[in-house]
Amino acid sequence: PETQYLDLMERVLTHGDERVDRTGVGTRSIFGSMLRFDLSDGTVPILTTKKVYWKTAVKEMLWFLTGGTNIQPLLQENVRIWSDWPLDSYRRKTGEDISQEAFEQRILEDDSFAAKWGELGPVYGKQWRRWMGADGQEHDQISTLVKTLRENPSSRRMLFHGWNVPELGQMALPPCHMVYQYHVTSDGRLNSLMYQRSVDLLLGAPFNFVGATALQLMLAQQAGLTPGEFVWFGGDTHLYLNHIDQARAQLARTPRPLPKMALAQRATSIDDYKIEDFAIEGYDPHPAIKADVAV
Ligand code: THF
Repeated sequence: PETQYLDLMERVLTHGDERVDRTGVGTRSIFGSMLRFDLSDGTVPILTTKKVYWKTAVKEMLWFLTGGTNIQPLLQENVRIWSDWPLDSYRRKTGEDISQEAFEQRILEDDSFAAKWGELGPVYGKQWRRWMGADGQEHDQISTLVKTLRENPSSRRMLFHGWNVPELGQMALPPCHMVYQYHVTSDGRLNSLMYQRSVDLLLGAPFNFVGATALQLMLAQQAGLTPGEFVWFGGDTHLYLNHIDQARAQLARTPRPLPKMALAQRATSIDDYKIEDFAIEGYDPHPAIKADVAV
């Protein structure tokens, strides 16, 4: 369970190749990693060796599912993890030295400001729900997935993808967790696999595990299945150089039993889940570990 993650962190810390990255912060990096979590006993990989703000991660996943690409609805839910990118772009383009708080306040209060400055481009939500085909049609990969899970669960084509090559240049950030694939066993368990090309192991990965497994629970419920395994693949798996002390602190802690996550009620469709539907039981983490996100 959680020790897999800690072992991976230890490996990156001791064997990672030290290099300069896009953000200029620098990383220690290894290439290629895998983790497997069994959700069939109700547990989910919400790490216990630090407090993970799991509701924030679930809200982010629900926002992806709406097809949205603007940070305004996230801020309305008090989710601030995507603010850095639009803020950085606003500062560069206007030269204005605005604080994150003031910027977020304007996004919340002024819809036309939000439309102009809160947009991330055709990121996750757009590609998942409205991938624009060469045929001029929009393709809803999530609806297709739910339909296939119900009607043809032995399919080997149950996946959705975020890496829309011609649109990468318009995205604030190309997708990190870019492909999700599903597999249904003969006894009705839903397995999922997520491939993440770039892994911020300290800050990002714990959120991404929560988002992916929350989605797995929703999909299982919609298709009348029970959650099985969650398999996670990382490409460039790294620790930012300003996260090294935090990683050491986390490695010094002893993991506790993983919590259980359940859906309190059956939503009518994949579009009808709310944060209140997610119930967590037995989450007793070590304290939060503060770290800055590299932009
Ligand atoms: N860029 C980088 N450098 N790392 C990432 O993890 C990342 N993401 C998203 C897009 N670009 C990325 C943004 N996801 C936090 C968590 C996830 C993020 C961004 C930031 C974060 O700061 N978490 C803190 C505080 C959480 C809170 O206050 O709610 C934490 O302690 O977990 C990977 O998808």
